[in-house]
Amino acid sequence: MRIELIKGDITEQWVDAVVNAANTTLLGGGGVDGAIHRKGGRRILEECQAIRAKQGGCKVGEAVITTAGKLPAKFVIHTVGPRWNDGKSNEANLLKNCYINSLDLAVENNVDTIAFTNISTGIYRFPKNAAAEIAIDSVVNFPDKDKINLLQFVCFDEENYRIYSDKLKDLNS
Ligand code: AR6
Repeated sequence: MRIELIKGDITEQWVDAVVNAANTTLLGGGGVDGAIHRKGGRRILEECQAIRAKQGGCKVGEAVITTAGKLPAKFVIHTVGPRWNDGKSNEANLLKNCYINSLDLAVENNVDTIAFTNISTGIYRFPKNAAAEIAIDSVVNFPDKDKINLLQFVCFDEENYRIYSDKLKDLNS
C-alpha cells in the first residue's frame, strides 16, 4: 500500500472510496460531512436513511458504506469519530477503530484506492497531533494493507497538513 499526502478537498479525489467524518445519525452535518452530502447529492442521504432504518445509524468507531452519488469516487465510507472529551474516555481507541473498520469495509468491497479525511479533528476537537499519530499507526499496521493499492491522507487545513508531512517524513526515513 502506497501512502500519499494531499492538501485539499476530499470531495474532489478520484479514488474508489472517500472516508467521511459523519455522526451517529448518518443524516449529514457540517464540516466534511456537509461538503460530501452537498456535492454528492441525495442518493447518499437516501442510502444513509436506508441503513438507519435497518440498523439505527452508526456507532462511534464503526463504519458503513454507501454510493458516492455525484462525487468522482465510487463509494463513501461513513465513520463516526469520537468527540474529544478529556482524553480519558477511550477516545484514542475509538479513533483507531474508525480507521480499522473503514479499511475492513474497503477491503470487503474490493476498494483499491481510498482517501481519508482527518477524522474527529474539526468539530469534534480531537487534538490534531495525537489524531495523526493514531491514523498513521492504524493504517501502517493494518493487517490487510496489501489488499489496498493507494491510501491518501487528505488534509484540508494547513495545520493537519504540516503535522502529517512531518510524521510521514519520519516514517519514510
Ligand atoms: N475535505 C477534506 N477534509 C475536510 C473538508 C473537506 N472538504 N472539510 C473539512 N475537512 P469535521 P469531525 C477537515 O469537523 O471533527 C460534522 O458536523 C477538517 O479540516 O468535518 O469528525 C459531522 O456531522 C478536519 O480536519 O469532522 C459530525 O457531527 C476534518 O475534516 C461532526 O462534524 C474533520 O473535521 C464530526 O466532527
